[in-house]
Formats: sequence, C-alpha cells, structure tokens
Amino acid sequence: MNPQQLTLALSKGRIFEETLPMLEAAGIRVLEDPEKSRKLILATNDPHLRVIIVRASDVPTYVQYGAADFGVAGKDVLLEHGGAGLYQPIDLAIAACRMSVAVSQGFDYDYAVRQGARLRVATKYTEIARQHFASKGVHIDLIKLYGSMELAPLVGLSDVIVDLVSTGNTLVANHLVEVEKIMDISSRLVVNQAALKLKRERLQPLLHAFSAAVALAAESAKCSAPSQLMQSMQKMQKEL
Ligand code: PRT
Ligand code: MG
Repeated sequence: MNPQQLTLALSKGRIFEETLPMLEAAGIRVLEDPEKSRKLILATNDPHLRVIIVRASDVPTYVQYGAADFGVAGKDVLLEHGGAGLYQPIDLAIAACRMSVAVSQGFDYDYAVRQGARLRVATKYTEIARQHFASKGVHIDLIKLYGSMELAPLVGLSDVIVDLVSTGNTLVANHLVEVEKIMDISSRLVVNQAALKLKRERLQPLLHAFSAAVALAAESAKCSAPSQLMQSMQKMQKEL
C-alpha cells in the first residue's frame, strides 16, 4: 500500500455536486466532470488523490474493503450497510432529506396501526423499515424494491412505502401522503479504519478541511437566516 496515495469514493449527482465545494475548500479540484465523462477514475489537482465514481449504495462497500480510503454516503445507505469497518467522523450536512412512511390518499394509517393489522411495506430501505416498525410493535410483511417505490401502494403491491422525501413533490405527484417521519438524513464522510491508522498523515489534514467547511457552511446558514427573514417580510409587505 502506498501511504501517500488516497482514493475518495463518491457517487454521481447530488453527493458529488455537494461534496465539490468542500474539496475546493481543502484546495482540491476534480479535473473531470462525471456527468460529461464516462471515466470512473477521476484525477484531481493533487497527484496523490483520485476520485472514484460508484453507485451511492456501493460507497460503504468500497471503503469497507479499502478499495477507497474514504467516501461520502447518505445515512440511509450507511444504516442499510451496517457500517462494518467504517469510521464515520463527520456529518457533512449535505444531501439532506428525511426517511418517511407514506400511504395512498384515503388509507387510514393510524387506524391500521391501532388495529394491529399486518402492514405490507414496500421499500428499498429494509433495515430501516424493519427497525422502525419493530420499535412500534407493528407486524409487517417487507417487500424489497429497488426503485419507484411510489408505485407500490397505487397498484396494490403494498399498504405503505418507506422512502426518502426531500421537497415532497414526488409524493404529491403520485397522490401519496407522508404520514410519519422516521428520521432526518444527511451524508457523512466515511473512512476505512485501517487507512485512518496507516495513512493518518495524509488523511488528517483533509478531515480537518472537511470539518472546517461544515462549520463554515453552518455559520453562514445562521448569518443568512436573518436576511432570509427580512426578504420574506419585505415580500409580505409588498403583497399586503
Ligand atoms: O439513484 P441511484 O439508484 O443511483 O442511487 P441513489 O438513489 O441511492 O443515489 P442518489 O444520488 O439519488 O442519492 C444519494 C443520496 O442522496 C441518498 O442516499 C440520500 O442520502 C440523499 N438524498 C437526498 C436523496 C434525496 N435527497 C431524494 N430526494 N436520495 C433520493 N431522493 C429521491 C427519493 O428516493 C424520492 O424518489 O428523490 C425522490 C423524492 O424527492 P422529492 O424532492 O420529490 O421529495
Ligand atoms: Mg436516486
């Protein structure tokens, strides 16, 4: 193992886009755009740091086995993976959303739960769903899906779905209603436990830069809150 060489695992889309500014804050530029290039290994301006592009749900696996030294993955993905072999030092507070239970309009979820009826739950997130309903003492039949969960209740495959919700637009477009939030979700930096020991000198400055970028983003969100409030007050005054 070359103790100088680092590999960072990212997924295309929101995680790549939201991680870029944090890398930039650490002085790192990725030299190719994964949306335009078909390459899966991307060089950076640091000759000893490369980025690999993998499926979001595969990031923990690459890091667990040391094929990547570190990566960025959603809490949803990490809970489903189980976290073996991973050190999770930083909540990057990016790709934020929530894990929720949703049902078809007209399905009385509270009544079904009160009745102790067996619920048919369709989801990609079987571990999270299993734990959630077990903690409520609700018996379920789990139906594993790999995508388009919103369809399941509409065609009678399930009573409820467990899925990620961000704006809520997908649920509305499919006449579904969010009935329970299970947890807030954001993405975390994950580090291979062996790499953390063997490549500490290379990794530590990057981890510090990520922490500093998170703190800065939180600080500027706080500072912009009053101005957002001012803007919405000005808008309200105009409308009155
Ligand atoms: O898409 P692919 O199958 O390759 O993998 P993926 O869906 O796991 O990857 P990606 O890139 O879509 O998501 C990566 C991570 O982003 C997830 O693991 C989450 O932690 C986080 N994230 C944040 C989201 C969302 N917001 C989100 N809205 N992941 C998925 N969605 C989907 C959701 O599943 C639903 O279908 O967007 C739809 C709902 O969005 P709204 O805005 O209509 O509510
Ligand atoms: Mg997706």
